[in-house]
Amino acid sequence: MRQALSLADRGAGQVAPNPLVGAVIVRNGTVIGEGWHQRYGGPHAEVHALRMAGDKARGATAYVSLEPCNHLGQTGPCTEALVAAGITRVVCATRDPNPKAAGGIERLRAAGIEVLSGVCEADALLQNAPFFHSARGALLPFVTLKLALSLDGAIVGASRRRAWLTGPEAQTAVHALRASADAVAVGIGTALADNPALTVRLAQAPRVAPVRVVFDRQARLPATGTLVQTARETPVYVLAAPDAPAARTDGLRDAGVTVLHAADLSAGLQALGAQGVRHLLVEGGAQIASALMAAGLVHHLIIFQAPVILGAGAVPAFAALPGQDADTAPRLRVLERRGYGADLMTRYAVSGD
Ligand code: AOF
Ligand code: ZN
Repeated sequence: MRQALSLADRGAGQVAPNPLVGAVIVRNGTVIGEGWHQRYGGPHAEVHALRMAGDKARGATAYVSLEPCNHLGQTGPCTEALVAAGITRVVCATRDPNPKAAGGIERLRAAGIEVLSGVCEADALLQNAPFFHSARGALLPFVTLKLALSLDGAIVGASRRRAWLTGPEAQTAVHALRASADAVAVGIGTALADNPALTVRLAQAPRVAPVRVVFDRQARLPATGTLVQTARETPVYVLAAPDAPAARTDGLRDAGVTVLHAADLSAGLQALGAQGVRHLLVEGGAQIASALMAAGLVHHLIIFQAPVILGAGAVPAFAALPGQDADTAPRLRVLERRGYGADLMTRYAVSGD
């Protein structure tokens, strides 16, 4: 199953809004087939793995990171493909929450196939967290908040002069995160200070480039900046307050920016959800990070911790949140931890929904 999960990852950026799925076919302890869902609308993982296994699939076990689908979508039902190939045992990581595709386990059992579900389930749920979130009917996107911080938890030093905290390996990892999101967002403070492009450049180009989003209540995003200048190539959404100056919102619209009006963050996220954004990656800065955390709108928090101490006067990432004591502050659950060069990446679960 671990192999199936790692094969599934190869579809990253290419299969959304479908989930990442991997499959491994094993007979007499030998892997005879491997596959993954490679692109949206293309064959499912099981189909690729069965193709590789060929006639040897008869009597074999299939490990799949998601319950095999039981529907005729853009591709045939995987249940029927598994039955037709003579698979006698199916092990899956978790149920498919998509009501159209579900029921695969029952269908396989009815065909006399032994089915075991729930193997490596936590890993499978983590791998497709935004998919499971939207499949549960959530209207707001799944929000991943990513921040690069110093060892003392700061975003920038006392001088406020912006400089890279993390190294090139972490930058590459961030671009991979962007590639698997539907939208990449920053607050207007960061947009003004950094003039970011928010595009995917250091990872394989995703099937659909993520849209760029700026939390910008007063529509201050400058017409001369990179985002507005490239808005006709890759969409830019500005989330503005209902009373944002019309002269500015009109100017942005004329430049090809989509202006969405929302009274608060939750309404802003709902507006993004209505535009088809299921997974939103927020890259800071401190103000939007704190505001989203305070509103309980963050699902995963990813911290890239750089081996740098910024010391006196540095700006802490969450200074805008209410003060807490260590013994009573809620503790975040660690979901994943990895080194990227000299930096340490930790993914935390913030909201359980
Ligand atoms: C599987 N194996 O590899 C994947 C599954 O439109 P379709 O035909 O591509 O179906 C998409 C749905 O199928 C998707 O929403 C999810 O429920 C399931 N994905 N199922 O058996 C796979 N990718
Ligand atoms: Zn399928």
